[in-house]
Amino acid sequence: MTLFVLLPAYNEEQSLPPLLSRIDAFMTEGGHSYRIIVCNDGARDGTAARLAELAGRYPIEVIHHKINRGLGESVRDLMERAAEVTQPGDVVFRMDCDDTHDPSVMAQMLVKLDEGYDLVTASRFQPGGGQVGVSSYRAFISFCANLLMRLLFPIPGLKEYTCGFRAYRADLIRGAIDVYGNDFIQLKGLGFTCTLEKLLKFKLLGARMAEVPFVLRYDRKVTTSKMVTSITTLGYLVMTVLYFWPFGGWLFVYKPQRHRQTRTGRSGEAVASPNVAGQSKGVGS
Ligand SMILES: Nc1nc2c(ncn2[C@@H]2O[C@H](COP(=O)(O)OP(=O)(O)OP(=O)(O)O)[C@@H](O)[C@H]2O)c(=O)[nH]1
Ligand SMILES: [Mg+2]
Repeated sequence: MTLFVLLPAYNEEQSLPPLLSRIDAFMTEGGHSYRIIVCNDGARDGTAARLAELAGRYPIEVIHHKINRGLGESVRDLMERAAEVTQPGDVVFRMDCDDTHDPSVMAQMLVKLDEGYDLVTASRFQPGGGQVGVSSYRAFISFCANLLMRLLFPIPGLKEYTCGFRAYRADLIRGAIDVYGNDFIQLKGLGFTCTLEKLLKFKLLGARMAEVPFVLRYDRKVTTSKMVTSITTLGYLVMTVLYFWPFGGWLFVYKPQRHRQTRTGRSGEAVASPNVAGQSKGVGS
């Protein structure tokens, strides 16, 4: 089994070295075989040069975008690349690059995947989780956004909807791309909405989801924030309309797919979780 780490990066020259060193330490200590795939999304700082340097030390593949295409397109490219290079049983992590996500949380994520879950998200809202160094205004906005998402899109066991730190079975990603094709990430230009969109699409495909506690280490953030709150808020509104639109909304269009899954686990054994691979292409689009 190989662990893949997907990193969307925009002007993260300073954060990448400490983050990659932490990832490598976690993987080496746990005896894991791993690969990192970074999307360098049209950086204006020295991210490209820094990555070339780091590639001599760590197993890194870089997808370069000449111009900044945004988080949605970067995550789509990373996930499509993961779908190409992973084998059944592999695990895919997606983290932020600003060094606020601690790779040691991956250990608990792997335990959850072993229990039969398909997607595990790091959660500030589980006992033991939290955030350090976040302003109370930002924490309040984030809490409200997550509360709203929980009310609109209730998913049993999930409280954290907006954190980008997640673990996926590789089979789940391959299956979702087979089903949704180019619509896998539809709201590409709407800031960080893709994080929520993926969650909903995986849920509609019947993915079993769990959370593990994590502490967001905002105190380690040295690079500037790229989150444009207004665009992401607009994206959440568009998601809500798409999902609830009474005639042809996602809720209705994609619903029939939920119970059509065959079920296999990380090592291929039968478990109570879905494997969406092999479903028909383009359903609902
Ligand atoms: N590829 C790509 N990555 C981006 C872009 N904007 C942000 N990112 C990455 O997405 C991740 C999250 O961005 P952050 O700026 O940390 O946003 P956030 O975590 O929601 O909020 P803050 O930490 O408060 O800034 C980081 O790894 C960024 O480098 C982009 O336009 N393209
Ligand atoms: Mg961040």
